[in-house]
Amino acid sequence: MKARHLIFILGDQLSAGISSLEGADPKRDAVLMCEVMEEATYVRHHPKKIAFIFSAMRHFAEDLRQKGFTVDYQRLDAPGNTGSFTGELQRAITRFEPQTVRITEPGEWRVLQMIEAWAGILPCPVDILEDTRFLSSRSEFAAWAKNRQQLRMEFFYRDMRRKTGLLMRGDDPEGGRWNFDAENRKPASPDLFAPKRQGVAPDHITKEVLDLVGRRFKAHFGSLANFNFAVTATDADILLESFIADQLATFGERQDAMLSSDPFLSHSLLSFYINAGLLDPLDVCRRVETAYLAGNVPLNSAEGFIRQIIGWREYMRGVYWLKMPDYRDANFLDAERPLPDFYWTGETDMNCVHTVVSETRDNAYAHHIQRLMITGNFALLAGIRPQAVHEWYLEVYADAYEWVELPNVIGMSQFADGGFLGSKPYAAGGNYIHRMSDYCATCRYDVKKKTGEKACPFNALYWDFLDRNSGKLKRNQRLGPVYAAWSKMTEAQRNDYRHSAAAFLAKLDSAVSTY
Ligand code: FAD
Ligand code: DLZ
Ligand code: SF4
Repeated sequence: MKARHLIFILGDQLSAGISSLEGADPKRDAVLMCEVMEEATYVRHHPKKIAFIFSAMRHFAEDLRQKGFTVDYQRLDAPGNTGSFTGELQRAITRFEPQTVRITEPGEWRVLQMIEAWAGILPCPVDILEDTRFLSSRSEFAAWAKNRQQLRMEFFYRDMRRKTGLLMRGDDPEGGRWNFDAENRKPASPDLFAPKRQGVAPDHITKEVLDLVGRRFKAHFGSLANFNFAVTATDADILLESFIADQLATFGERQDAMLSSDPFLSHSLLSFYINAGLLDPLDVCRRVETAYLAGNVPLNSAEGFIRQIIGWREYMRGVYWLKMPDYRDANFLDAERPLPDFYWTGETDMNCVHTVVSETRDNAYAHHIQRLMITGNFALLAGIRPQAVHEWYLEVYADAYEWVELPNVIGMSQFADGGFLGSKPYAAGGNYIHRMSDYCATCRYDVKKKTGEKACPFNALYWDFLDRNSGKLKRNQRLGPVYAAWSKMTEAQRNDYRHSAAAFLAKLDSAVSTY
C-alpha cells in the first residue's frame, strides 16, 4: 500500500485522541508502531515496565486495526527489526512511500533530537505535532516562566485551576482555599481498613509479551512475577473507577504515610496509564471532581489529587522542556559518590531503604513519599551523584519517562538545580521517617539514637549534609531554623555527628554498585 501519511506512534502515545491521529483516514494513511531494542535498553528498564509498554502497544495496534487502519507493527523479535526508531521508520518508508511522516512530539529530549535529525535523512517531510494531552504547551509554560528568577508550582497550579475550571466557584477556589494540605499528611495507622487493590489478569497477548520479556531482559533489575497491570484503555478505566470508589476518599490524609504491610495505601497507581496515554489526565481530574461534587469524597482528597496532576505533573514537564539539555547534568551540591549496591539488591540493614527497594523490585512502583523521603532522601544526604540517582529512577519505575522523572529527581529530590524548581531540599533525619511510617519498629538501627554504631544513619547524615553544604544552603530562608539549631549545638556534639556520618560513609564507599 502507498500511504498519504505514515503516522508513527510511540510507546507512550497510546491515546485514541493523540494529535498524530487527528484527521487520519484509514483508507489513505498507515500507522507505524515498533518495539525496538534501543528504547528497551538505552537504560535497563524494569522488565515489568517493558512488558507493560509492549503489551499496551500491541493492544493499541489491535484497536486501530479494528477501526480499519493498516498498522505496520514491528515486534521486537520480528525478522529484520533494525532495533531503532530511525531504522524502523526508514524500512516502513520503503514499504509505504508516504508523502509525509506524522508524529506527535515525543516526551523525551533525546527522542526529539532523533526526530529532528530525520529531516536530513528521510526522502519525505516530517510533521511534528504538539502533544495536546498536556494542559500547558511547551511554549505556554515558557511564557509563564519568562522573567521569573524562581518558579513555584503553587502559582502555576492556580493558573491551571483557572484554566480548567476544576474545583472553582467563579473566580474563587472551591472551599475558599487553593490548597488543603494542612488537613493531609497524617501518619498511616495499620488498623485502617484497606480495600483490596484490583489488578488485571494477563490475556494471551500479555502472556506472549511476558514470555518475550522474560527471555530477553533477564539481566535487568526487577521481577516479572504477578504482572497485573491494565494494558488497555478500557481496563485502565476500570481501575480508575475502582480507585475513585475505594481509595480516593482517604487519598489526602494518607498521602505521605508509609506502611510495611501496604505498599499502595490510598495512592491511585494510575501514573503508568496516564503517562502511556491509556488515561487522559484532564478526564481523570474531571471524574475526581464529579466524585467530590456528588459528596462521595472530601475536598482535601479531591483537591490534593487534582493538584498532583494539573499542578505537579504539568509543572515538571514544563521545567523539563525549559531546562533541557543542561538540566540533566545539574549538580549544584557537587555530589559525586557512586550509587550504593543496595539500590539494586535491597541488602541493607536500613529497614526503610530495604523495604522500598524490595517493593520497587517486585512492583516497578513505589509511592511518592517513598521515592522522595526514603531512596531520594538517602541519596541526597549521602551525596550520591545526581545523574546516577536519575538513571536508577528512570530504570526502576514503570511510570518513568525522562520528562517527568528527571525534574522530580534532579530538582525536587536531589536539589541539584540549586532551587530552581523547589524552594528547599527534601532532607530529613530518622525522626520524620519514624513519624510517617512503621519501618523503624523492626529496624536494626535505633531511630532515637543520634550517633554511634547503633544509631539510625539518617540522623548523623542529616546534620552532616547540612554542615557539608552550609556554604550553599545556609542562606536558604527555609533552612534558617535548622542552621540555627546546628549552631546552638556544642562543638563536641557537632563533631560527634560528623564522625558518625564519616564512619557510615566510609563503609558505604567500600560497597559500590556492581549492577
Ligand atoms: P498518586 O499518589 O495517586 O498521585 C496521582 C497522580 O498525580 C499520579 O498518578 C501522577 O500522575 C501525578 N503526580 C503525583 N506527584 C507527581 C509528581 N511529583 N510529578 C508528576 N506527577 C505527579 N512520577 C512519574 O509519573 N514518573 C516518574 O518517573 C516519577 N519519578 C519520581 C521520582 C522521584 C524522586 C519523586 C520524588 C517522584 C517521582 N514521580 C514520578 C512522582 C510521583 O512519585 C509519581 O507520579 C507517583 O508516585 C505515581 O503513583 P500514583 O499513580 O499512585 O500517584
Ligand atoms: C519505554 C519504551 C520502551 C521500553 N520500549 C519502547 C519501544 O520498543 N517502542 C516504542 O515506541 N516506545 C518504547 N518505549 C517508550 C519510548 O521510550 C518513549 O516513547 C520515548 O522515550 C519518548 O518519550
Ligand atoms: Fe530507616 Fe533509621 Fe528508621 Fe531504620 S531507624 S527504618 S534506618 S529511619
